Order: sequence, then C-alpha cells, then structure tokens
Amino acid sequence: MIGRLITLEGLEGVGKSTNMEFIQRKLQEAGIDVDVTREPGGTPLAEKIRALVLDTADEPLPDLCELLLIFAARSAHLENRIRPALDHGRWVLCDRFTDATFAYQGGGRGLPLEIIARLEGLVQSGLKPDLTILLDTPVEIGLERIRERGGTDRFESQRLEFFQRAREVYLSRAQQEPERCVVVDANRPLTQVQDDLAKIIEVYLSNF
Ligand code: T5A
Repeated sequence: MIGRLITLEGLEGVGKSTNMEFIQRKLQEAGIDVDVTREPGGTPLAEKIRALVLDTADEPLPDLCELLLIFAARSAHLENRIRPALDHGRWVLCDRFTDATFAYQGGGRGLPLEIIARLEGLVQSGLKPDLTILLDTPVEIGLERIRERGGTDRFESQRLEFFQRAREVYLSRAQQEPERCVVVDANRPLTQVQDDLAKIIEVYLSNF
C-alpha cells in the first residue's frame, strides 16, 4: 500500500477547518488509515515555528524570514511526520501546504515565485501532494466569515489586496496543474460544498 498526500487549500475563512473532518470521515469510510495534520505546524517543533509566524510580535518579521521559517517548519513536518507516514502506507491529509506559500509569500507578500520554487525543491526533494483541493470564495466572503468569528493573527489583519493577489496565485496554480488540483466553489451552503467534496474523494478513490 502506497501512502498518499492530500492537501486542502484556500484563503482565510473558505472553510478548510470545517471540511477537514468531513474529508477525513469520507476516507475512513473507504477503509483508509489517514493522518490529519496542518501547516505551518504538525510536529512539536513545527508548531513552535507556527507560533512565531502567526503571532503579532513587537519585532517586525521580514518577508524573507517569514518564508524561511515556513520552510523550516515544513522540513521538520516532512521529515518527522509526513514522510514516515507515507513510507508506512498511511495517507496524510494536510490543512494547507506549499501552494499556500506560493499564494501568501509569493502572491501576497510579493516574494519571487522562483525563490519559493527553489526552496520547495530543496526541502521537498520532489515530494508534492497527490491531490490538492482548493476551496475558493471571493476574498470578501472568507474575510467576513472570520470577522464574525473574531480574533486576528498576522495574516488575517492583512489588507484586501494581499488576499486578492494570493487568490490569483492559488487559482493560477490550480489551472496549471489540473491533474493534481481541483477547485471547489466554497461560496455556497456547506451541504453543497460537501456534496462536491464527497464526489471528488469518490472519483479519486475509484482510480485505485
Ligand atoms: N500560511 C500558511 C502562509 O502564509 N504560508 C504557508 O505556507 C502556510 C502553510 C495559517 C496561516 O498561515 C498562513 C496562511 C494562514 O493565514 P490558520 O489559522 O491555519 O493560519 O488559518 P486558516 O487556514 O485560514 O484558518 P481559518 O480558520 O481562518 O480558515 P478556514 O479553516 O478556511 O475556515 P473555517 O473552516 O474555520 O470557517 C470559517 C467560518 O466560516 C464558516 C465556518 O462555520 C466558520 O464559522 N463556514 C461557512 N459558512 C457558510 N457557508 C460555508 N460553506 C462555510 N464554510 C465554513
């Protein structure tokens, strides 16, 4: 049995956390042993780095430093959790992965995408998700949903244009890699979003 890496992506408030459990359940119903995790984070060390990246600290976090911290967390997560799970034939379901780096640090912050691609090559040595589901809504909808929830981190307090640029990168990557990425319109009632997610998982599993 070969392990698979499935990632769930999208901007703030599109419903990633809400739908992780749903996807996990669908996989488990199909008899798949799934390890559910998130980025940045997923191991004790990577979770410490996550706190550094998300906290609104006194000292500014330069964009390049943010990028390197995210890849440092990813390196720990990959070597200490994701690769061992995949090697044992487990499936890994991850809330965000490297597409988020291209979208947020590339699109949002404006760091060159080539630098991100080089770090991706260095840290991941060719490992990429087998399936990526991109939940997509207009930026304002997602931000409104998290505003209702209250409390903001370093990213959630960014301006609208930051997220618009990030969304463009997400959508363009999905368009460039249609064999890996599926885009779901998340600006609909949750039941409709989950009907689509169930179909995506069913079709994906039918290939095995
Ligand atoms: N980051 C991460 C980078 O900058 N670079 C990287 O490489 C990586 C990996 C992570 C932050 O780190 C950044 C991006 C992020 O800013 P996080 O807390 O994990 O921080 O942030 P999010 O992943 O954005 O988590 P959120 O909780 O903010 O968004 P979710 O998980 O997409 O949204 P969710 O599920 O909590 O839903 C939000 C609200 O909307 C409702 C839910 O009930 C909830 O109240 N909702 C819906 N309402 C109506 N209709 C629907 N279809 C709904 N779906 C959900």
